[in-house]
Amino acid sequence: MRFATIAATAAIFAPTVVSADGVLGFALGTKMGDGNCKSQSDYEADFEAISSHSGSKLVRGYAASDCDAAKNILPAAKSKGFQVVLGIWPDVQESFDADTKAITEHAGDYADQIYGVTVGSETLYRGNFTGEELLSKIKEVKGMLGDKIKVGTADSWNKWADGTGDAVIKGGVDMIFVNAFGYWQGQDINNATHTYADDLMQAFKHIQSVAGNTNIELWNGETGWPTDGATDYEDAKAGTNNAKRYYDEGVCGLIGWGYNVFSFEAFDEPWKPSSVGDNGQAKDETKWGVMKADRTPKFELDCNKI
Ligand SMILES: *[C@@H]1O[C@H](CO)[C@@H](O)[C@H](O)[C@H]1NC(C)=O
Ligand SMILES: CC(=O)N[C@H]1CO[C@H](CO)[C@@H](O)[C@@H]1O
Repeated sequence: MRFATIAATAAIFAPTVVSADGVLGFALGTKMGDGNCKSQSDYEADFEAISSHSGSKLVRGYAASDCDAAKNILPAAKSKGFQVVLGIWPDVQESFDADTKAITEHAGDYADQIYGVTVGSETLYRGNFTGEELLSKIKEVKGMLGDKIKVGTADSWNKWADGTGDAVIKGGVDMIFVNAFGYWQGQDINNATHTYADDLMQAFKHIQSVAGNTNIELWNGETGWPTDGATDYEDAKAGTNNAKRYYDEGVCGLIGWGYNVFSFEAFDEPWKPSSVGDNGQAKDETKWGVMKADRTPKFELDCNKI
């Protein structure tokens, strides 16, 4: 199934296909299922589950000071051989300052564990920053961290494809994370991987044409599908069977074609309050984990076994 789907979209992929597999990582929260902050040993148990079930040794976070994330996750990463993308939440000055402080405080001791740093998650999509404003935050962080740590940002595919992020692309960013979800496009599962791949390629193509010869590392920063008990979104039906299919065809499909993908997300987050989605309906964000909060997988996570 995976290969049939990919073959059908081969024309989209063709321009940038590389032979080696891409890298798989997982988005990881800072809280346990009960809402308490994770300790170093909690992260160690997270890492054991992620690597034993998927083979991945890479995670990304969103706000390095939240629940003392940088302080607790970096020693855990060192003991389990993981790397971490640390996040800075730049939307408000207070979190920007706290997150940059958390990173600069711990980066020196754990340089090998830091894969890179993202400044902002979907700030362009939320309309919180213009491209220029986001670029100035990124530059500020690059100034603090020096040349050794890769700095980037994550945003929705359409904000890259439509030019909103052009200033960032031209401004000397090291990594760009493109978020794309067949689910949030309201797609039936039968067309969801097609939409996901198509959206991602539109963003990558635009970024590459604006960047010219500049070498920006590209990632799918988030994708996933909610499992049994979550809410539907238009034609996108939540459910574990659909989530498994999306993981097999979408996540592992893209990895097989040489793209780097962060699966959203490693574990369910039952503590999360429900919020209101783009369609004005309640949106449940507690059941997006590929594993339950108790760290048992919901389906096969090793792309080599799918
Ligand atoms: C399937 O996905 C493609 C790519 O996003 C889109 O152009 C097409 O309209 C979708 N088909 C349906 C039936 O929604
Ligand atoms: C620059 C900017 O517009 N910042 C705003 C981003 O959003 C937060 C609320 O989430 C505002 O408080 C900031 O002022």
